[in-house]
Amino acid sequence: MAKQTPEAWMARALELARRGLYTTDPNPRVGCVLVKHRRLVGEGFHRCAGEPHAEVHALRAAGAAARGATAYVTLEPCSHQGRTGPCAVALIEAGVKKVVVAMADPNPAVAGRGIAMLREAGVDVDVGILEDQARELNPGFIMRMDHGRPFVRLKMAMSLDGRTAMRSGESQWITGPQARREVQRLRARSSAVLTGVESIIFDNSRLTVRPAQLELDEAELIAGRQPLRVVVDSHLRLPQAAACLREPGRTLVATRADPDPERRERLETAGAEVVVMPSAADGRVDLHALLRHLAEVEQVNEVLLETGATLAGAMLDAGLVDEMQLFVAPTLLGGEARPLFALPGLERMAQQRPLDILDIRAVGRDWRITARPR
Ligand code: AOF
Ligand code: ZN
Repeated sequence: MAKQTPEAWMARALELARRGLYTTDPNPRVGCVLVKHRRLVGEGFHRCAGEPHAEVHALRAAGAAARGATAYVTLEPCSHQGRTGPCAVALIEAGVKKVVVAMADPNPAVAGRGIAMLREAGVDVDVGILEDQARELNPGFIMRMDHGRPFVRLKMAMSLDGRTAMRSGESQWITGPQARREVQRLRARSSAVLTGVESIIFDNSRLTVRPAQLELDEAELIAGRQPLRVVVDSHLRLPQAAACLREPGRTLVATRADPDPERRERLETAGAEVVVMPSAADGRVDLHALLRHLAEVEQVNEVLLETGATLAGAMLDAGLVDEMQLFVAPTLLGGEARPLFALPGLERMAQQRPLDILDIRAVGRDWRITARPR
């Protein structure tokens, strides 16, 4: 086997970390391998907040063989006593002689102290191996730690002529079953799904993860966890009978200051949690404040934005869309149908919104474009 470079071992640790894609929330996905005399002696990944960290699993698997080994970890070992003990101490006590880290932990409770602890104990530490890949694994955790807001991924399904629904709002279904399964995976990895009240009024979407629509091993991994549902609803128009209010998991309804008390009570009785946000200059919910709330109060890492042209346009205008996943179906819906984004006031070429396309691939008979605002 050619698995002998630090990069190859770190690639293995990243692969392990990915097994926690659907389950570590709000913690980051982390993997660890222990190598001695060019052989793997233990490996592990973080599965679930409250359970042991990746390093602890790898150390347990290695037992006495950890002494003198090199650890490859996708995130800096922690230095704090949180739900579990400091991993830096566990590595030192096990006699690990070198630690290779893909990226420093942006968590202010750690932020370099894990690396410093290891070095002070005489452990050799290398940082930055496959760092880009490690960062890609935890875009939401990093964004929340560095900027106090979640990472926002916008998903949209559109026709080849860039339409997302008929003029009436009818939109089911534009894309095929494989693309819709891909959306289930996007929901499953997200801490929250964000939508506008209009979308719920049109589609009555449940915004849940349906394990039956995923392949079995994935269904097992997500084990019933549902992303938080968040509905932006400035005037509390969400119908009491909305399907999402009857699903397992929580539904937050974000509204602006001074909500109508009767409507509020009606929605709370129906199972919604109403959160009052400051109003923005346009009188609607302040989207920056909402995202800050989701990060600080709800520990939301990744948000999947599944909504119509109005909220999608407003989020884009506010600079709050970090990534777009556009599913393009080989069909035409015509000129009267609804476009992707409402971007009023955009009239000259100088005002256009350029994107960088990161990836394009076929998903069944549809295409998935991953893009980022430039
Ligand atoms: C590691 N290895 O596998 C993970 C780490 O609440 P706790 O105790 O689980 O701590 C969570 C914090 O620990 C999390 O915010 C991040 O800074 C770090 N995650 N660290 O050494 C791991 N998952
Ligand atoms: Zn740890």
